[in-house]
Amino acid sequence: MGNTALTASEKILSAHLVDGEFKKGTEIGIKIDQTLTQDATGTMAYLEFEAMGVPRVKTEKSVAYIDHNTLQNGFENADDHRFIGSVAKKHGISFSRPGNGICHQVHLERFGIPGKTLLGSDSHTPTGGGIGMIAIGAGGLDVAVAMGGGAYYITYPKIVNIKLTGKLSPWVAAKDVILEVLKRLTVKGGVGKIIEYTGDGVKTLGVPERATITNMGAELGATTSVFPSDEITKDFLRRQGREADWVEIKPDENAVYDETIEIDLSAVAPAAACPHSPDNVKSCAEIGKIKVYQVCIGSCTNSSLLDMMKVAHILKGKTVHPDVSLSIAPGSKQVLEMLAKSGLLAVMIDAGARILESACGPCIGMGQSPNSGGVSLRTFNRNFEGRSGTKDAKVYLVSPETAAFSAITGVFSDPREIGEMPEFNLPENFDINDNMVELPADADKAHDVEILRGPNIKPYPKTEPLLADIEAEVSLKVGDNITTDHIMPAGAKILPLRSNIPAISKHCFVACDEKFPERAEKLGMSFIVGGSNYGQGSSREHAALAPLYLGVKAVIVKSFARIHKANLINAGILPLTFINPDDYDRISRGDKLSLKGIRNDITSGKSEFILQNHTDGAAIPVTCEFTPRTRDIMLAGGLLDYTREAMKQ
Ligand code: MIC
Ligand code: SF4
Repeated sequence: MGNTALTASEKILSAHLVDGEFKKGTEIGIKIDQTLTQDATGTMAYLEFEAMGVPRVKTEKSVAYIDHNTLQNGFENADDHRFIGSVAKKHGISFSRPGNGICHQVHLERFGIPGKTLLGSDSHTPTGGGIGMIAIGAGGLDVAVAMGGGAYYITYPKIVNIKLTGKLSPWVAAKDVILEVLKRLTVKGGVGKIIEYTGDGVKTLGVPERATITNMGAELGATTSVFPSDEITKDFLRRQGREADWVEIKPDENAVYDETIEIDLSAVAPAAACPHSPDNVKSCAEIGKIKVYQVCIGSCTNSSLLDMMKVAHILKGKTVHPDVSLSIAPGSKQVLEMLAKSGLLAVMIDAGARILESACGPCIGMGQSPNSGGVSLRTFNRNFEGRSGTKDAKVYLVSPETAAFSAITGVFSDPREIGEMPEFNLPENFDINDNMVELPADADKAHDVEILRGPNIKPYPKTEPLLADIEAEVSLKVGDNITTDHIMPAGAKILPLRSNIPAISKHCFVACDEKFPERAEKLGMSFIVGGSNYGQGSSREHAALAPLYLGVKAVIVKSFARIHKANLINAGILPLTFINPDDYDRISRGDKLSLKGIRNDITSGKSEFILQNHTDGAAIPVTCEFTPRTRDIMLAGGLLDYTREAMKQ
């Protein structure tokens, strides 16, 4: 990059560049220092890791967390936990046991290191950007490859500078800041971009607040979000007994950004993302005092000790409104233990809060589904339709302050009405006890570790090299902003099937069309057609693996969300984009389409193809830009086959 001044993100990326050149829009490979997995994506990621045949992870630190599938209403989740624990022990991975907390919260507290790269099989991995990491969410297979020492590939992103000035007013929260960003940029505004926070306002935000903002940057579709690593970061790490991990990361003075957005923190007001999208943001005044039936506090966005201290203060001496059910899930064992020791847990219990274990819980539909049509205020990051487990529930995403205050009043309430706000300070020293993190076996003992495989664990679906021609029917046509929760729903009933692709495939797209799985399977081979921002949300590769199992060969849309597009390529499914978005209207479900000579075209380096619609005779131009690497992955039939081939050479 010559002598040019660098942004904070560019400094970390350039220190990790192992393939490609620093040129916007081109593909670069970066070395991954740390990985994390959670249990809902982890079982598949470790099956993939095993299939690669690498005996021990090559990263500096890899951690396997159990935090999503903690409701054990059958043997499946417990079996998966044991499987992950045994794989971790054998292959050099630390194992964060159920009860230790939500992966992103625990990783921030105990393992994240400024200036390092982190790849996680969960879309909220960018939480680590709160301490100056380049932390990226990806599909399980990409994480498996990174554990095996392979680079992670991204399109060199645009870097957006969000310049913060001023200071938040009392009772206005970091959550309100990211809601403001979502309002301005929308759920697709961050695609292909890294969001970097700069300006004097940064100094007014502590690490937990920064992490709330980088966490929910995932909802912008951004590659990641990053704060500088400064004295505040150092102070947080000191309180966590990890001052030695600190390094300073800041942009050079004349760093050049692709775009700059200014936000005056003192002008930010409490807000909420209204049903059913994180960017449907309205102010308290616009929403009005609507009746609330449920309040859920927790999730990787807002479950830090600082958040819980504020919640306890608001609940102190009060009783939860008779019409409201309030649940609180502190983000980690450290947070829960410190709440217990300080007496704040008793304050919450006394007010009538239903205390849940330190896990994802209601955020992923693992319990606490709201009443029919009920208004639920949640401090989480996603409010997609049906994600809570109640299809017609109305979920609003809010700050812990707004949530706790509304739980008392029974109506949606502006927390600024609480009155004077005391100063909330982090404890001088966090309680440190990593007794729920099991370290892996020493390399020379690894062969003695037995892998514990339950009957629900089924192998990776069958793949095949890209066909010479694809001729098939359209099995499904969907609209804009389809989420991975539409494609592959989660919730307490379906999540236990994450390690059983044939079984979970029966739930694929049922939220949009109940008959889809049966139809696609019967067709044997088919196309899916979609609108813009297709596949937003979660990193779950199951949203590609289930279509793969059902015979989907290509997905043709107006535009893709980043992680899902990568997951489709990894699964050997062609991700095609309409060159003229209006051509979307020229295809219907049931139409017969063909991509003649597609294998030859891709092999010869073409990026534009003709999709023939045999039903109405239209010739529709579609595109997919391949790099030499993604082209070879596609031709091989997916990343697993490609990696196996590469390892043979
Ligand atoms: C989510 O918030 O949607 C999840 C559940 O954490 C997912 C991962 C998954 O589907 O397992 C994510 O964000 O990537
Ligand atoms: Fe867990 Fe929810 Fe965070 Fe996903 S968004 S990691 S389900 S807490």
